[in-house]
Amino acid sequence: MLISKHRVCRLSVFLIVLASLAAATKVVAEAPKVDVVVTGLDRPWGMTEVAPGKLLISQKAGSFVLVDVATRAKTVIAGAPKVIDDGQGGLLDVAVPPEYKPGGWVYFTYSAPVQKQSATALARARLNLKSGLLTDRQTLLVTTSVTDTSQHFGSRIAFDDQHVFFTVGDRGVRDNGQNLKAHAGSVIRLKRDGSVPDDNPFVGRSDALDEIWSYGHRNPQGITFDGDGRLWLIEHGPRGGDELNLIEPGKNYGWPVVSQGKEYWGPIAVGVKQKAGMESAAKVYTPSIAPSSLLSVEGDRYGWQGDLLAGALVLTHLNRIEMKDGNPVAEIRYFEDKKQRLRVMAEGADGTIWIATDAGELWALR
Ligand SMILES: [Ca+2]
Repeated sequence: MLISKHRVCRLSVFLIVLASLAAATKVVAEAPKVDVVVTGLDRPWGMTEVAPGKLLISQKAGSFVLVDVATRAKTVIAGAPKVIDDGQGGLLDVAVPPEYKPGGWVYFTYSAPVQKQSATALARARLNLKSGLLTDRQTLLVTTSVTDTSQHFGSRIAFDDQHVFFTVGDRGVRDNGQNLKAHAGSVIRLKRDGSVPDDNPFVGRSDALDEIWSYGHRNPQGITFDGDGRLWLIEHGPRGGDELNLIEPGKNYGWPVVSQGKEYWGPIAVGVKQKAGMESAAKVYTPSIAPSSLLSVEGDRYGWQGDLLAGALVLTHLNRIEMKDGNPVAEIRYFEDKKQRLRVMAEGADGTIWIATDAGELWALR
């Protein structure tokens, strides 16, 4: 009787130890399989699902293409604005708001020609799938980010239920980061029609632009809302020090006063590591992965619900940032063996995740 009690007890202890081991040890599922849906895209940059299995993709040189995942057909969509396709500039992001229905507004960013130079701009148009046309195009904002460099345009788009947000890089002019009289180096928040919301943080201040939501950014190329309405942004550091930031209105994210990276030309730190009044990054990548885009995963098809995905360019992989209680807690890298620069991800209404690569491939994760 005693022995058997002991055995039961020891068995229970053993089971408890097993259970706690399982809880403590993250079981890393295998990487999903990559199904190459189409090849031959011309430098895809932005991607959004406009009808089930139909992806509108922006191509950097200044064109849109629609990919029907089921038939693998590609259709050119006319109506893109004139862009400066040079260096990091060109036709950039394309995105639709969460409530999008056929005939609704499609938003896109691009490098707009401004007096023989260029600036990041936001526009919208209506997509007619039958005619293959974007019509009724409206330029919503040509930002004050004009330079003759071809660097650091940003630019990704995100939506909450009333506004459109987009990112603008510092345009290769570091001082833009702290300059509230320039859109460069900022996250911009507008009403959907391009007008300025009354509750933007700098409205009414003569020393700042009304459109700015946050500033002190170097080159943010990913922005996404998570399921709890938090706005996340990922940006390129100088050499080392790419950052994931939690964006809050009016806050200063430090560039170029604060950075975790070094100059490209030598082992000299850029700025200081932290400073009062400037936000520290939620996560830092050193060495740089060169993040291209950011997606908060809504569905649970891959066991990634609530996690953030970043595409990586230089360190060719898909970066999954595991989130817990609103914080990044771990990082898993997928598809490094494919050696492809991953430019942008989109999640379909059915939970499928698609990835477009600089080599012109569109992947579906299976
Ligand atoms: Ca920063």
